[in-house]
Amino acid sequence: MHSLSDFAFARVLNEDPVLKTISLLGTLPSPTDAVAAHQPAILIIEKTHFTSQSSDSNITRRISNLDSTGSNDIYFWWNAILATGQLSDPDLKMTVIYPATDAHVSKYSRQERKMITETPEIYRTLILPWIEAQPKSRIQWVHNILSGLKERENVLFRDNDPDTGFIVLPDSKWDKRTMSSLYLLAISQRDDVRSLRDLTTNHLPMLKNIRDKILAMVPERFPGVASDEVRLFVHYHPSYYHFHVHITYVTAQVPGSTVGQSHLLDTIIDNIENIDPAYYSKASIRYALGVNHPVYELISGAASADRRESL
Ligand code: M7G
Repeated sequence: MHSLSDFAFARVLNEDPVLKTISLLGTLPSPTDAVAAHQPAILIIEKTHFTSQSSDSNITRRISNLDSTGSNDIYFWWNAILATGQLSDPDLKMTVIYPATDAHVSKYSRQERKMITETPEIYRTLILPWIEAQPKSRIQWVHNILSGLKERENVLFRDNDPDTGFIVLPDSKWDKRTMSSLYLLAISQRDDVRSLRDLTTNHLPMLKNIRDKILAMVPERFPGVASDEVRLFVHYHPSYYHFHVHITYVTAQVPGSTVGQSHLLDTIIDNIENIDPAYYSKASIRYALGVNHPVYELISGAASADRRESL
């Protein structure tokens, strides 16, 4: 991996005062290229949570350079600096995506969001061909996990059944220690389910297996988290078209998730089992999407072509 000093900053893609994150676009030199060509890189920096571990180690001892910014009656405000800490209680969590594609740059860029409706016909004629045209390399990281090549040491649960099996491991968003933001990922062993849209009664055994085993496993692995504090959901659209389920603590924030994007696993099972086996290939799905997202471009492009034709 590169050193951070190799990162040549280009611009800020986004920042979030609530999540305390900033996403930067820059370049890093290519490690294999003799002429040291630079390739795009995204650096995401997040301030970590103050855990109970922070207060055990007495965080107040690390605060220096107190600068009073005001007071009123019994209320006092300061700015301050955190002095050097220890890696066992880090102040920052960082992610580097390298080489970053245009899709990554778009995903991490601040953008306007709009509500759109995806009908089954739009899905079949516009979205499915786009999903099918995606390079396999986009989900290389998923195959690396399933084959045991990467993140093997992080795997919390493995069910190797080719039809109903899955692997559970910490989501890369999680700091792996703050229970109130617990975030795990269950990745299906099968590779024929690209998204929610592909789910039918054939997949009910897999969906129920994922639900039942996770609700039993999480409280065992994470004492203090009860099964009714575990939230299981699927994103539509996901960023990666290989079926996976998000597992979070019930109140955990889901960074980057947009309105209408999360579908509870229990509701998915109920819709297929009790409403219609082909529910997800018949449904019109409404969601908010960033205007840089290719799906937004596909749907809004088709809508404006329709308007031109009807003039
Ligand atoms: P998604 O619904 O396809 O996309 O979820 P989203 O990012 O828009 O939510 C994919 C999930 O996989 C996200 O929660 C990511 O944080 C997580 N994730 C992505 N990558 C590249 C990795 C990885 O390499 N390892 C792990 N453990 N999780 C990842």
